[in-house]
Amino acid sequence: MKTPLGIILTALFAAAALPALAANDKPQTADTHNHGNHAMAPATLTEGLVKKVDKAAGRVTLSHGPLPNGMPAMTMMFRVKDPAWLDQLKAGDQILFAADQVNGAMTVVELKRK
Ligand SMILES: [Cu+2]
Repeated sequence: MKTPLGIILTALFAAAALPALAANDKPQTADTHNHGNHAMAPATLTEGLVKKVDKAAGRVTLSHGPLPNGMPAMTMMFRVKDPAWLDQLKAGDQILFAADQVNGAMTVVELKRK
C-alpha cells in the first residue's frame, strides 16, 4: 500500500503546485507590492523609525538610514504621498520606505511596516 499512496500524494502535491507557479509567472512591475517573496527584496527601501506623526501638517518625522540619493542617516521630517498613511503610523513604528523629491520636499512615496 505504501507505493500507491506515495504516488497519489505526489500527484496531489504536483497538482497543488501548478496554480502557485502560474501565479508567479505574472509580470511584476515596480509598483507590484511584494507579499513575502524574498527574491524581490526591497533593495531601494530604507529603514526608518517613526519619531513623530503630525497629521495636521501631513508630515512624519523619521530617523532614517542612508538613502539611495546619498543622504546620510539622520532624523528629519518627510511629507507623505498618501496622507492616509499617517493614520496607520505612530511613534516607535519601524518601517521600510522610499523617499523622493516631490514639489521640492522630501516625500515618502512608498511605505511598508516592518
Ligand atoms: Cu534625511
